[in-house]
Amino acid sequence: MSTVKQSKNRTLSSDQVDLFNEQGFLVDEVLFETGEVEALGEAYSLCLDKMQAEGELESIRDGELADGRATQVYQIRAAHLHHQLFAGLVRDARILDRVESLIGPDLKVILCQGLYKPPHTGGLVHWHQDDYYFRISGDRPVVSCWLAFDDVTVDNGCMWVLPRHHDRLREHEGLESAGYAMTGADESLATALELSAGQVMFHHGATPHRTLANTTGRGRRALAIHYMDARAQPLGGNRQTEPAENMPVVRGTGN
Ligand SMILES: O=C(O)CCC(=O)C(=O)O
Repeated sequence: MSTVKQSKNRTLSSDQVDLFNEQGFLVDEVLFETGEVEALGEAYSLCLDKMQAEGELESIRDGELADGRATQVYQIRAAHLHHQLFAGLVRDARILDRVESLIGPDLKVILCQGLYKPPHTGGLVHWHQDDYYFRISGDRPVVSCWLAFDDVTVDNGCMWVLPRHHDRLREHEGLESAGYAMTGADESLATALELSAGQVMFHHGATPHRTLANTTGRGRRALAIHYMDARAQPLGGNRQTEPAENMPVVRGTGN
């Protein structure tokens, strides 16, 4: 793993903000030290084990491999309520300072979800735009911070994006299991973002993204924290009736 850089608790540079605005995403550095990443990874595994023991662990994307084996993507929904390390993570200044550079000082979590891809049968998350689900009002974009507690590669389900496609919402179709898949993605533009454990990437709420199957023998533990301007409102999307504790204001003032 790369060593942590001496740039924690700082805003993004204007070049990074420009790059984010132009491309719709930004790959940042390793923000978390080895010990922190290990502790977060252990917390993640504990949550999965506890949910499984309590019959609460659900796959939100069922699929099938070419050989007929079933695939799964297990969800830790509202992960910040499942473990205090995740409660701290959604409020971590290293993340919030950066998100503040992109959407201002009032920040609210829209959704904090761990998506776990088990070894060999971890399934895919189709192309989608988060804004298609969230429908947040106002002109400041939703910003998603995605990080993994394992090194992520093409083989185990790293993030893929379509650069410079965050200008508008695109067509989606409903999936049989749950959720939506964006149609008409230009695969020739698909860009894989391989990250080290503890490294973060940010993407705009309208950036099409997906993750592929985990074909390796190790689980892939990743967490997506979606942030909005705390003064904006969910307007007709799937966050209208979300309990307040699932969507905490983590910096500044809400409505
Ligand atoms: O973690 C993943 O595999 C995908 C996460 C994602 O696309 C999302 O939370 O919008």
